[in-house]
Amino acid sequence: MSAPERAATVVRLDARGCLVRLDEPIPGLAGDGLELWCGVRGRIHLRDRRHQKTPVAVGDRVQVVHSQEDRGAVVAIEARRSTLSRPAVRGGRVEHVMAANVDRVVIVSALDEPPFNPALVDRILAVVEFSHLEALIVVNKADLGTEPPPELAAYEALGYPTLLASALTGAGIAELRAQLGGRTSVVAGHSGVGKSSLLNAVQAELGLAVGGVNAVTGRGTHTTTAAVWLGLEGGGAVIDTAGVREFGLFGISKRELPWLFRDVAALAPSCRYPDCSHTHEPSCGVQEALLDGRIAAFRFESYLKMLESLDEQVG
Ligand SMILES: Nc1nc2c(ncn2[C@@H]2O[C@H](COP(=O)(O)OP(=O)(O)OP(=O)(O)O)[C@@H](O)[C@H]2O)c(=O)[nH]1
Ligand SMILES: [Mg+2]
Ligand SMILES: [Zn+2]
Repeated sequence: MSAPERAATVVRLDARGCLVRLDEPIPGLAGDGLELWCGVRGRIHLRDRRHQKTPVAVGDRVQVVHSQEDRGAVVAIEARRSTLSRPAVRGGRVEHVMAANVDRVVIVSALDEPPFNPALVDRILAVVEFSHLEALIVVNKADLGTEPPPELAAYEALGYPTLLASALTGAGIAELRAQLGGRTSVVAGHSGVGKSSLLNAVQAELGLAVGGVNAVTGRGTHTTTAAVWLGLEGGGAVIDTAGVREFGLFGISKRELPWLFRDVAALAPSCRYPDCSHTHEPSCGVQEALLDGRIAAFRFESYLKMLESLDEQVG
């Protein structure tokens, strides 16, 4: 008789294979009876995942069979309802699915150490729009300053919720906990901004490793090395991820980019040309709005930088 298939969620991928969390415990299994280290059966590799870095991603819903002790095998992967992806290598065509089946991306930055970086927030926001996800913009380390970054008002005006927090003092943590409840989120941002620290503050039992910030460069030290799916008390889940140096754009074309900036997209109907890139065309509604401040200059700068980076991309 073959072993029964069991539903599970992929919670971690590393050299040992793929760690899954079962929906229902297996009696006699170590710990809480819910975790198995799995290999992935060959036939899954052969399906349409050749252009993906790994056949399964953290957050994937899978069917597994238990073999012995804490080992098993992934035998099927359910269709993903959403993904947060970037290129596996800069400008490349292989997709790195950072998180699957998420509702929302929590974009984490810091007020300082490292300094607040709206360009990265805008990059991730564009990917969030492309992926039809929700966004929450969190600025951590509020204890290191007195004023929130001025850009936050612009994000709020665009309809993106923002939250000023401090994992150190606990400011904003109750609200973050409430925001994370009942849904699946993925945190993303530079190394050292305090993504893991915030999640530990939300739920101490998570016990995530926390690193330092280089005193000279102000950069993080890449403490979290791989994404991990974490269940939350009272429902919901969150995927902690490794800090990114830059957030590459996977599958986004230059033509699509303007539509991924809410403010630019809203002004596009007033441009003379329907395919206006808003960079040099006459009678451009976006350029006019820039002149009288109806669109924030930092947002347009981010748009231009991203457009340029798409020029450099392979293919
Ligand atoms: N002052 C201050 N420091 C903080 C705060 N939150 C985190 N830190 C510090 O920032 C450093 C980095 O924190 P981590 O939680 O490891 O950052 P991360 O974003 O998970 O970094 P990676 O895993 O490398 O991507 C640690 O030294 C933390 O103690 C905060 O609210 N205020
Ligand atoms: Mg971390
Ligand atoms: Zn235009």
